[in-house]
Amino acid sequence: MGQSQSKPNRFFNDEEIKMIAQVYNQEGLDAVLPLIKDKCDNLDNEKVTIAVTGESGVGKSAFINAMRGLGPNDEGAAEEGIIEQTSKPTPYQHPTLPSVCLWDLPGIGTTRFSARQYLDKVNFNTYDLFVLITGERFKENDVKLAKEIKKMGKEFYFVRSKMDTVEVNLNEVGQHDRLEEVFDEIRMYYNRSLKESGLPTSQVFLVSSRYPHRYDFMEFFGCLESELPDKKKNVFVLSLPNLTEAVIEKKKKVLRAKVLLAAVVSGGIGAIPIPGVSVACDIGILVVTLLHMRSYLGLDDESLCRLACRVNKPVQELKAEITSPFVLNITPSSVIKLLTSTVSGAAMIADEALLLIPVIGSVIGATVSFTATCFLLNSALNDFAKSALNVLKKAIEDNSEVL
Ligand SMILES: Nc1nc2c(ncn2[C@@H]2O[C@H](COP(=O)(O)OP(=O)(O)O)[C@@H](O)[C@H]2O)c(=O)[nH]1
Ligand SMILES: [Mg+2]
Repeated sequence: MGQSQSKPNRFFNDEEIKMIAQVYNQEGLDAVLPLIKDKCDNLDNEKVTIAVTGESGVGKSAFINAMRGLGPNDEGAAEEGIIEQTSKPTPYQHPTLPSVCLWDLPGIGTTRFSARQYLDKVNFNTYDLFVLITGERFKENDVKLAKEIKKMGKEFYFVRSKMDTVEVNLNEVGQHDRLEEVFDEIRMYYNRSLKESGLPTSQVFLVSSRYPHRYDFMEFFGCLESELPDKKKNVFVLSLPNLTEAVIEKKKKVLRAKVLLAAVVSGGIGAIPIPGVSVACDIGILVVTLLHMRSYLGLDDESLCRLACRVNKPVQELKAEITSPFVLNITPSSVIKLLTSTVSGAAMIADEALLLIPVIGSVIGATVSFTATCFLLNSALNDFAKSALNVLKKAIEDNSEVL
């Protein structure tokens, strides 16, 4: 099962565990498995809805693209550099996780509304959180809006975009060594302005949508993740662009828990005998799980082509970094073939199941179908994550400016 990893994420909260225990004690395993299947099916459908607002030209569209790992010319990208004509919110779905949606809310300055009216107009209640993008200076509208959002009991985050231009300007005057100092001054300016306006001095994130791997984007992701409700965290993590090794590791952790659930469901509910293999499981569930895993780690054809285009390399060069040929050929027959070769090597992993579903973990963890499918999925996950990292390294090799 590869190297030992940290505990997987928890998908069941204490209440759900209690409920599962009750059902299990009263009605047995068969009654519990559909509950686990529901959970497994719903993991990726959990909605995460993020509102992005700010005055025209501050970089909302570019930010929405960067959050979805898209460049300005990719299909589905928000158009950058156009003057806003409307105050109507526009939704932008994530390319691989449609349940994650960023909404472009044109700046309050383009309307005649008060902050309150504006929030009503844009249906503020439908968003999990608000990102307020600011330009070089804080505007009165930003403050009014933030106060109103706070009053409504929602969270907001200030983001100062286009920080790469600050760096370019410093370079031009030969003062690159002052970069950190200038960034600190900008942070202080925002904190002071927030304080003077009576707003909490929450962190202001200094980012560049053109170079999202630089500056505060990673901290920003971490902050959003920590503030989202538990059930939304996992889907949010899976939606992050593969910008760093840390992101790939985070995704791997979420997927590890998903693997356990899929193995329980496939080995438990499916339990369809497969000719020639001494394991009964639902191959369909395994194939779907593997396909999802592949696209969340950016290894599907579409994501690879997008990345190749972005870093100006032939897609074959990126594909050559994929260590396991299985990644590029996930079909029922390739999965059965792999299952045949892994059955004998499957280790007992009851502990893993126990971590995920304490009540019935020991029962499920001891079944051959569970151990074999879990072993297969976990090995594939390790391979996929390794390939994703290789692809990332190749993409940014002598090209770190582009991603
Ligand atoms: N250098 C740089 N340019 C950016 C960045 N974000 C946006 N821009 C550019 O600034 C202009 C306005 O950005 P846009 O996203 O359209 O702003 P919006 O009106 O708030 O949606 C466009 O030409 C973008 O390409 C950034 O982080 N760095
Ligand atoms: Mg725009």
